Amino acid sequence: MEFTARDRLRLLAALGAMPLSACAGGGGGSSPAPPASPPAPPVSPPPPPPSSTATLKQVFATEFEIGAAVQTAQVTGGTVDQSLAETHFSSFTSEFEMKANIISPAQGTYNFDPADGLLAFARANGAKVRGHALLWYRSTPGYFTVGTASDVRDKLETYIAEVAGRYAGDIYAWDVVNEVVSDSGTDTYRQDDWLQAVGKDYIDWAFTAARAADPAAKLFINDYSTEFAGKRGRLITVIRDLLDRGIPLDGVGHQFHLSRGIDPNQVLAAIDDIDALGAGLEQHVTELDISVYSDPPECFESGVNCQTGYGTASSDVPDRVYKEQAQLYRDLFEGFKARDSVTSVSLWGIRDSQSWLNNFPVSRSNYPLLFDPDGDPKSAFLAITDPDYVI
Ligand code: 9MR
Repeated sequence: MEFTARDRLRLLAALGAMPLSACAGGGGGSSPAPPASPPAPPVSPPPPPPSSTATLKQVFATEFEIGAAVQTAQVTGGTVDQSLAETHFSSFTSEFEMKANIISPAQGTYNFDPADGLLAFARANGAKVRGHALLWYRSTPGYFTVGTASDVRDKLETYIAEVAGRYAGDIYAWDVVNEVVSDSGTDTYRQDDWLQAVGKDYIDWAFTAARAADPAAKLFINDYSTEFAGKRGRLITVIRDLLDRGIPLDGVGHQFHLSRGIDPNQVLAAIDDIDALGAGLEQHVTELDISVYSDPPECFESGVNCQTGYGTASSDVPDRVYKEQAQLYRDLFEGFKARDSVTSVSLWGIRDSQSWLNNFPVSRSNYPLLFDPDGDPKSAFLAITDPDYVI
């Protein structure tokens, strides 16, 4: 059972509200009058708190970077998240402030302030930054993909030279392309504005430009649903094509937006299948979270038949659900530790209350992370930091 700092406060408050006679040693110096009613049963001592003093970055120091996606304002100004971020994480990813629609919403104009802020925060705390993402169809402003193939290439290369060049040496890994693989079995590449404008060559251009702008950064292809064999097969086709032609690719990012109930071995097979390519690719878990809901596919496709939300208080979620979530986190982290190619594992957020899953696939409270809405460590946190913690 989880015993959080908040629980301790509640217990202390409850003890403070009790009559002195109920407390051991209460009653003062004079001999007490016999009780009019049977004495209250003694207060049993509180169970020892589980070891929640561990920090994630200490626990995983020799294994991999442990990261979180954040917004710059979220970790500045003395917030709860700032304190959790400083205490626990060795790596940060911008949740959206390093995407093209924020950095360069109009051609030739650049706004680096939020991204610079995250770099400064990380530097001040001795942490690293994963760059996310140089190219993602959902954050690509329309101007990029209009004109001839040569125009499109020029705009992409200019953007990458500006952004990856500005942060050269400060970013240990870039998601160069994000979500370029198709979800449909008949296509390999996602049918998006980039593919329609120039065919798949844009992927080569992006990697080559990123390598030129920042030779020290590890260059990643990042995608979701790699825990499903069909999507993973298409991703592997794309990876092989890049490697065969000498395009500079250093690693594979697995987003791993998971749902309760998935078999951890199915997830870890995604890592093993990339290792099996024998190409020496690094692997990062880039956006890990575990929804407390177990939804059918149509929930994600069109928002129908999604499980009804538990409620807006974290205590609305049945304890067995948190236990299941904690066990899955533990199994996954054991699996990541056992695989040498995994060099970075990032959660997609810090506290449950800020997760994107509160608004996707439908609006309902979700509790997918390691810290509850108050910032207290959940069972999942204890499960991965304390091997003696009984789930
Ligand atoms: O969580 C992110 C959300 O706050 C942003 O509004 C959104 C658009 O920039 O992107 C979300 O992050 C996505 C990530 O960049 C790529 N994989 C899926 C993530 C959730 O949509």
